[in-house]
Amino acid sequence: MAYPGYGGAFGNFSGQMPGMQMQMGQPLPGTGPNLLPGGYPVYSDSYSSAGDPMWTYFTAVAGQDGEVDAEELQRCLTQSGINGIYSPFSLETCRIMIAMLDRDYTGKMGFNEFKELWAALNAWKQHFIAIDQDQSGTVEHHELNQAIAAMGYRLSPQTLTAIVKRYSKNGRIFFDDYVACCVKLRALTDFFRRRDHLQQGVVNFVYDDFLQGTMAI
Ligand SMILES: [Ca+2]
Ligand SMILES: [Ca+2]
Repeated sequence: MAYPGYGGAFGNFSGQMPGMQMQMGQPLPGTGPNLLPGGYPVYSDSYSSAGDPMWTYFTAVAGQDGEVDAEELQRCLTQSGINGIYSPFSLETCRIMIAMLDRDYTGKMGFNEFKELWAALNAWKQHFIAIDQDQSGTVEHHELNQAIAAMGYRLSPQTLTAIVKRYSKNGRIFFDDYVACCVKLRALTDFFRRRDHLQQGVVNFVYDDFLQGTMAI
């Protein structure tokens, strides 16, 4: 079986992975950067940070290099208690979120990226609380089923069960795993849809393209 591109040149790789340019949530009014007509936020290092209440917090989290990496983000989210339990926020989820919102491809969060991430996280948290109908602090199988359907995805029961198995602990999905699950579902769906030109739910992948799209998310 031939894999066109397998073992071939990787020189075309631009650092821009498919599926990573979507937004996790709309920036909250007043907290996000200005939008250009094209819908792309303006990210400028000359943005005046002075007087921004978030700046002090950011610099404390970021440390010497002035950027927040996955470990720093994990520490700050764990300390914030956003997960609702006294356990570390998943490092993997931190990596996924950084990959998604790292506009300038430094692999870390600058101040504006960090602010966007923070706004998106708050939006996800509200979402999570709304989905957790029995207020157990976690999302269970039937709650995820309803949430995913409400988001417009059409998954088979088998696929849903596989997702719950992958992202839950004893059938309970905690906030960090929920974020990772939703971000990945959306990124992979976007990746697929962009190639599904006839919108038939069927795509032919080139091997290397498939790996870029799935391994990078
Ligand atoms: Ca960055
Ligand atoms: Ca629940």
